[in-house]
Amino acid sequence: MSSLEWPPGSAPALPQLEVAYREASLSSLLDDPRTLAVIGFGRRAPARDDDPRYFNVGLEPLGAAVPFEVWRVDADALCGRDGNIAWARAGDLSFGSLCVDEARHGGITPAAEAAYRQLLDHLASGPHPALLRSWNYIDAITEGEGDAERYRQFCIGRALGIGQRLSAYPAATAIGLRDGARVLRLYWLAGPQPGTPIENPRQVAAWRYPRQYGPQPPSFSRATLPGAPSLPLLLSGTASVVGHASLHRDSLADQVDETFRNFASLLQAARGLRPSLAPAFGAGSLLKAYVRDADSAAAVAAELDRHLPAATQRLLLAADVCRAELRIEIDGFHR
Ligand code: 3EB
Repeated sequence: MSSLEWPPGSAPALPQLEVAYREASLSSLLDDPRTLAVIGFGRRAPARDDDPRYFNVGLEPLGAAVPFEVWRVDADALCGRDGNIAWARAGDLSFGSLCVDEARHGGITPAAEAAYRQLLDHLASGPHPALLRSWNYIDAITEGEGDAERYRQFCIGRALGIGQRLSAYPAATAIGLRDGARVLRLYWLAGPQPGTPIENPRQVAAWRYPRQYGPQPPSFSRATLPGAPSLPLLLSGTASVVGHASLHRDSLADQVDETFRNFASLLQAARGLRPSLAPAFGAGSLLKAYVRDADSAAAVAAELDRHLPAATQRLLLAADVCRAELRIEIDGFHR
């Protein structure tokens, strides 16, 4: 029992999730039974581990530090493997990860379909059928012209794999790897009940994007507000998109400013449903910035310093955003 319960004697109904970037040894993080997941980044982190709670997304951190992203919960984690899926659960939360080789399925579309079918089959067979949030990492995401573009083809497969199985789209990130491996890399957070999808009044819902962005609009909402009040708001990948259009293609600084205007609007929308969420990013927020041009890392770091208090943890990763004109995309957690 926690000594920090408040009011006294009221155990929280659902476990709290604490997410942090930490520079520590992988084994020390996995030794903690209350570690639900450890995300590693790039070649300077272990590629894999026998422990199903570890997943390396394959994106390189920008800078000298190579932290892990650590998800801690207030119950001991149980973990295992289900086919290709590595899973862990504790209390009312589940983590899982999955790699799908595109060639084995005949391309990115059938691979994405298979990935989402497997993911949802796996969740349906356990105590946490509701997908709250997914992270999707895709090699060469903008390769291919027009509707043949790999991101658009991914969106088709994802939608086929989801079918009619979700009552609402979860928050998501879809970002480009550059390893040439042609392996879809996914991880997710799930729970017993779906969260509430939050849309951004400044942006057209992604699942309503017009035809010009591809035959299948992307299946995600701008954020998920989990039902458990102790869980943070789950923020989708957010970029300089207003309405459905990309803005400021020539200016990184303007793209960052627009992205933070989108976040301000999204937080306001979420606070309409949960006023206890902080009105601005702070100590209860953690953000990950996906930066297209590694040479702009210092400029991005300075922009983030302008927009964020020191208490907001952040990590910069080198990655391709799914629209070629977008120089940066940011996702995260917020409470
Ligand atoms: C955008 O606003 C940027 O396909 O899952 C952001 C977050 C984006 C998630 C996805 C795509 C996805 O449209 C792209």
